[in-house]
Amino acid sequence: MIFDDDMETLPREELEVLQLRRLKGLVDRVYANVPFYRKSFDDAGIRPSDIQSLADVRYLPFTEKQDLRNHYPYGLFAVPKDNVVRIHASSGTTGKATVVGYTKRDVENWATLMARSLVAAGATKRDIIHVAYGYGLFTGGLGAHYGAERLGATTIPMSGGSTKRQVILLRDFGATVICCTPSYSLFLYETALESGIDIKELPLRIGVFGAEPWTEEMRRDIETKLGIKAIDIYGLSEIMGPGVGIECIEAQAGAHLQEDHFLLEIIDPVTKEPLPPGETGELVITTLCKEAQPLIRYRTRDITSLNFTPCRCGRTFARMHRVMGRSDDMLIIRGVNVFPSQIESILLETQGLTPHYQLLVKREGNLDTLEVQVEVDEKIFSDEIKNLQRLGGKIQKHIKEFLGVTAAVKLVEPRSIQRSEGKAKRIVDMRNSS
Ligand code: DLL
Repeated sequence: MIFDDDMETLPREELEVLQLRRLKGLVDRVYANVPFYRKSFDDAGIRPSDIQSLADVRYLPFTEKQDLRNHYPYGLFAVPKDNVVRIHASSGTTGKATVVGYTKRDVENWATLMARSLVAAGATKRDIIHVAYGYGLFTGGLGAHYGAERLGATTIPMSGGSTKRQVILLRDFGATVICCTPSYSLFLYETALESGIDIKELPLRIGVFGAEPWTEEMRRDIETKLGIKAIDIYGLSEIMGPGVGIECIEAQAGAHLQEDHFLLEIIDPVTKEPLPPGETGELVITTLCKEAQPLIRYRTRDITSLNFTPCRCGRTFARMHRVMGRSDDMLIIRGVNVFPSQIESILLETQGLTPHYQLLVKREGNLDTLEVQVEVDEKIFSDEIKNLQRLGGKIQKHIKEFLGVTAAVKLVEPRSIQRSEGKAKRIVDMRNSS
């Protein structure tokens, strides 16, 4: 099933005509209404009329998270404040929050894109959708909520937290679709088992999981444990929220990005030059339809690649490879670049380990060092010390072989790593505390 059949299957030539028309309108709008963009265009010697093809987007200046912070809270709005009906914000661990505004039409468009996403994930109006993303300034809860209602499904606004109660209501209300972070789905699974509930036995059939990086190995683990299809959903608050892209249930091979609303580029994060199709780099997004706070060439920091080959679901929108990680989260351990997701893949391929882990980054002298802490399952935990040591050594060897880094491996007891109700905290940075 496809929600917006006309749009989601548009032949690429027609899609590009539409994108160019929207891009031209966008540059006119931001030049006229956003002093920040007028200045940055002027500084780069660009006039809106210079944009004559989609490829010309590369002449436009980038927008970075810091630009949003510098114009905190409302400095990048392109419409009068009276026209803004909703504000979201992402807290960020450092510095000021990044604020995002929406007009009425922006909220409607977002609901449509989320409805499209839910349908791509395999949901229909007959589903009962349990939304366990946090409600509030975070875009996850309300984003999924409006999409589910737009689809006409029964929507349960659960939000995050109260995990025991969530499990009971998941069972009692008979949810068939759940929206939450992939790590939270595993926390729900464990909590359910403790209450004597096996999620596999419930009517739940689809999980719409995103907001944090996760791996194919994690998908397999979730699908087996919960007995559902686990679908990857991508989004970021600066651009809209969840629903910027979603995998289709037919292929489960990369998130289709909603290209009628977003113009995509992959750039080399160091040289900032656009990369050819298929290459891995940083995803850069230009919002083609946003009214309240359109962004030109927003640097997402997410590392991925785009696949333009046809998909068996019939959608023509490009597919984004699973996000490997954020360039900000890349660790450099003795000169070797590592993403937490690469470690996750290795851990989950090892028998006896659970999908609960943390990476402790410390500094010794001038060098960063890595300690991988991972929970073992009950059976292994009660095993003899020497078997545990052997397992630790095996993981260390695999990490060295596959990633080229030396990591200390600490096997910890079941349920000792703190569970998260939203985005999992995988990296513990101890560099400034030691
Ligand atoms: O996490 C929006 C969202 C909510 C997406 C619910 C999906 C589901 P932010 O808090 O602004 O917004 O964080 C955005 O999270 O730049 C990525 O680094 C990461 N991220 C989001 N989805 C995925 C995903 C929401 N499917 C940042 N895979 C993004 C990997 C993801 N990383």
